[in-house]
Amino acid sequence: MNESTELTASPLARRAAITRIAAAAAATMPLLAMPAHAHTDEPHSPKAGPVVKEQKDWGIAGDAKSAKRNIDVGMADNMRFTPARIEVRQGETVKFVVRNSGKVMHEFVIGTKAENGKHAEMMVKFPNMEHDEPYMAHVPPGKTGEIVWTFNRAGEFEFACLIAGHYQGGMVGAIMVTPAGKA
Ligand SMILES: [Cu+2]
Repeated sequence: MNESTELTASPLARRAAITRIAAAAAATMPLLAMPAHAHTDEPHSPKAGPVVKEQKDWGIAGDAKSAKRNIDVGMADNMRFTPARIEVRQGETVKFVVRNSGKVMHEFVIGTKAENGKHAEMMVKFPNMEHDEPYMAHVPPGKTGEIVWTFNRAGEFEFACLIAGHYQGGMVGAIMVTPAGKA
């Protein structure tokens, strides 16, 4: 069968030809065809509840075991985060450890400037609105919260406290995600 007959052949014949090509390729590359960790004693990653990892413009929920870096962030009643600017590399999974040293509740919410701004407005209108997403931590006074997040998209993002009045009071910081491949 030459190339032109392949192209004009019925879909079924074409699929059969593709299957033959794939089988031939697999036979010549047995090592690549086998998953690297197929026979280790490592257990399969446990499915811990229905955590939906939804791709957001600012990244996706990460696995704690993939986090190579912890970033400590302080939150205080003067409506400030410390530090107020964080730099990460695209592809990096970060564990944020956010500590509330104040006497009132604070939040750490990662998002785009547009998303956080919109959300902050809603919180002023409906202060008792509750949410829980993998990109937010609600931290009571004196407590510590954690978020593991994978920054798989480059760009300039924000972390903010969206409790009514806090965002408006300046409780916001910047997250700069450097594109992968750039020094
Ligand atoms: Cu706050």
